[in-house]
Amino acid sequence: VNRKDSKIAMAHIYVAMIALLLGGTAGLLQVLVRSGEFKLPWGIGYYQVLTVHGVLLGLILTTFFIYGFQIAAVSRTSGALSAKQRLLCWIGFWTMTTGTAMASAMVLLNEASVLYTFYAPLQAHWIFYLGLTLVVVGSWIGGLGQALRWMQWRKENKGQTSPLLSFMVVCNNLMWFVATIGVASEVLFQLLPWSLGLVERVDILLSRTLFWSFGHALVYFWLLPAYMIWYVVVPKVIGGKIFSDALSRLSFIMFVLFSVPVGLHHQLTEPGVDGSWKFLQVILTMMVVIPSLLTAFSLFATFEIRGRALGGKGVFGWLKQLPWGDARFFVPFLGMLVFIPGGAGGIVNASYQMNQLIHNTIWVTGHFHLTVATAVVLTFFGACYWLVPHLTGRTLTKEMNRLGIIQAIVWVVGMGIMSSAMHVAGLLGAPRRSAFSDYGGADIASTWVSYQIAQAVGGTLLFIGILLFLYIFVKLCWFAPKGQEEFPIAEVAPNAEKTPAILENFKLWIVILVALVLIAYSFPIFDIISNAPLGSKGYKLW
Ligand code: HAS
Repeated sequence: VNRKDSKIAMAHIYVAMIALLLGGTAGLLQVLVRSGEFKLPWGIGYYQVLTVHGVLLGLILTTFFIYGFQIAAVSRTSGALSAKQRLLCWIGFWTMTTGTAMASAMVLLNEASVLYTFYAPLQAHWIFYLGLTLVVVGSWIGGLGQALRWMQWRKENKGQTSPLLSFMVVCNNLMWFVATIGVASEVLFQLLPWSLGLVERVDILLSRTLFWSFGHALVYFWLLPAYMIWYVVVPKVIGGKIFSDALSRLSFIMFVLFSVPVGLHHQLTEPGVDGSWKFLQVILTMMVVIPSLLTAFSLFATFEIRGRALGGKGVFGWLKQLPWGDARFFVPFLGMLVFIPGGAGGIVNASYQMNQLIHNTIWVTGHFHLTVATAVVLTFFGACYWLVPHLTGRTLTKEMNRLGIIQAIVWVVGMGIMSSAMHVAGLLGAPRRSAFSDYGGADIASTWVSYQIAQAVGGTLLFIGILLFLYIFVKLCWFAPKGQEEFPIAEVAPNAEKTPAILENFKLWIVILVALVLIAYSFPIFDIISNAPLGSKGYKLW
């Protein structure tokens, strides 16, 4: 990666790591409070801490790390950014960082305890909403800088298939851009005027619907960079090849098409939306499962082919041949393994009837700690072990490699305990997003207590995991021996089929994407607006 591009990438990653430390500390406080054995000091509120945790880890750590990684990925595979593209990435970075500082300050001052989902009726200070708007606008600017580099490559190499990793970055940014239109409308036309006192009321159902039109695509914005690493980097680390370029691109295009028009599966219990629209979006949700199944198939194939090439025999003998001692493989591999139950839980959530059982219980929290907080985060940790030294001109030592492996084991054990306890307590009816309570001595609440204590044990292990990871990170940034660490990019298997040009035809995919979003959302939103009681200033806004 070009040195100037490395600097921008690292600037993003530093902010992500500060968010990890602060957000992780808030996570530790969370589980301790929920165990019933700990009270927050100095009048700090439960929802204040929960908002710090969700915003810093769910929105800031992810977005900043992803942009750092993506800038490095584009520079590595399409070539160094031009001065204009680099400037866009810096403007994007500073806009996002200013927005983050504004939003975080309001949360820390207890002026924005509205959780990371921040839809109405919870209301925050207008500075919080403005801060988040800056984060989104900054991400558009930085994302444009990355996409322009890919477009330049296409111009310079007419008729050729573009580098896979850059193509994947463009897919993720396109999906992000379309998804953020919903939340940007919610903030600009509802939340900001409402928090400034310009309107008296807002339509809560509309606010939630606009949020979730973004909220589910958000989870794929987190996931796709992990998939980039699984598809393109991990095969090289194990000495193998990418199973199929065409299949990898197809799965990313499917994410572009199906990530946005599925948000209603977060609102299956919402009374104001007609069941037929929910049903349509449940079908589209099942469509978005398919690219993950394609990914699982492709990864198994890569691993098996490599394992057998190294002499592995029998049904599972090839597994033994994989480089288990290499943190660059082992850590993301654990993420993949955990994604199997995480994804299965997602399918349960999306199944209309089963959702009635788990919605708003702590099962959901268990689900997303397996998906984003393990599959995705462990992959990001694993990536740091080659990316950070690559960008800072240092090397991963044997000692750091071993610590990376130990860190991942601590993480999986901690998460195993915490997330299993969350899933079981959720099935017993324990609500999410609530501080400890015995619910007036209700019998059922007493059955949750042991699981809440288990969550505190798991959560404490996770906090130790964060400290361990940050220790390795600091070493890799400033103290590891100087040298050159590889940014691994695998080649495509020689016998893979040719990539059809249609997969790079973004004009076609954008048309289909817009059509799907219109079909899935225009009627429900029209219904919501036309059924809203008339007469208040807030409703007239729309
Ligand atoms: Fe989800 C709620 C449905 C995936 C995150 N989800 C959430 C929330 C978050 C979240 C944060 O339908 C809470 C939001 C809130 O605060 O309210 N989710 C799904 C479905 C999927 C899914 C169908 N979720 C994710 C991912 C996330 C994430 C990914 C973050 C990164 N989710 C839901 C629903 C809700 C929900 C409902 C709302 C619930 C409610 O009522 O509130 C699917 O995309 C999952 C598909 C995944 C798979 C797994 C494929 C496995 C792979 C690994 C292969 C392993 C290998 C290892 C190769 C089918 C790719 C090799 C092994 C060897 C042994 C060799």
